[in-house]
Amino acid sequence: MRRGLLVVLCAALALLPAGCAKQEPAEPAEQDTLLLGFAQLGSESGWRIGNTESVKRAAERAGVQLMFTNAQQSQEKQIKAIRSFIAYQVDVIAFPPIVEEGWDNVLSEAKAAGIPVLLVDRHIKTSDPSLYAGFIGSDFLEEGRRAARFLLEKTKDWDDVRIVEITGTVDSTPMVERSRGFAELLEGKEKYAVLGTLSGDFLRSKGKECMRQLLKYHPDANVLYSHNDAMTFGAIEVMEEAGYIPGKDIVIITVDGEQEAIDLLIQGKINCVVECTPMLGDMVMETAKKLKRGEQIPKKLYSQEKVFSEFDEGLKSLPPRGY
Ligand code: GYE
Repeated sequence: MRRGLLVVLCAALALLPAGCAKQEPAEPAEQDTLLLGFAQLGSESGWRIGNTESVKRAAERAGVQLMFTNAQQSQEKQIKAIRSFIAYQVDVIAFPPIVEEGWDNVLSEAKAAGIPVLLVDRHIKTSDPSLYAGFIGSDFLEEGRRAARFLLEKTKDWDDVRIVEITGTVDSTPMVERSRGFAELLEGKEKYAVLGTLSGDFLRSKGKECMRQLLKYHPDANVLYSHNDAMTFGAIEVMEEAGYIPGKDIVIITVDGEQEAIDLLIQGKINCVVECTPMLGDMVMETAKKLKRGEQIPKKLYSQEKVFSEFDEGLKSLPPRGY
């Protein structure tokens, strides 16, 4: 379509009087502007909204021309967006794959068109790693382990740790790895039992539904491990409605680190926040520029993240989270 536009422009120029057509093109250095297609997966959480803002702001700062789409939680729409970027002949395609499977066809099309692909935030499963140039995001396995480390410390004197878990979108990288990392550290430790696990799709509303079900079948649960803040906020509402004191009757560990989660941690309603930063925009722009220049990039680039918990001092003086 981009080339199509050029053809239309040339045709229009051909119709102009000769004197006019000889003028230099108004926009030189067209080759220097990077055209980036970013196929966002949706707007399910404060994290995702923060991620979208980060990408848009970073593109502006870096002088990158951004084509941005939002797939509203549909893999099909994400694939369609990627196909439109290929048709448009963007320089680089970046996207957070909503789930891990099912990308080989569309990414082979990008490869055939010579467009490098950057995975942002989530991974894919593929037998051909040459289908993407690199990954930028978090180490979700480590996030799961961090959640478990807090729990081990918090419950070291307890007899019985009865956990319920609300997971993210089934078969998405953060869901798979946050579960795995958490389970890994509790394995073989008898007093720890995960009584029930339900997927809340990273949505506040579904977090509520899940917590309702979990409390119905496991009213004696004393720990909630929730894969993101949005679901945690929903779960807390349900706990309070049912007469539980969040943070006391039920220890709460959440992932992301939205401002609202930090505020609830300070209030004592959440016990531990495992940070996962959505501020990936600058790294995406830098890496995309390298790709356009044909430079090598690392296959995996992880962001630096922390844990905030009730054991920390100085929570009140943390700088605003920005998401
Ligand atoms: O934790 C959640 C979002 O993929 C890391 O997706 C991301 C997750 C994040 O909806 O809030």
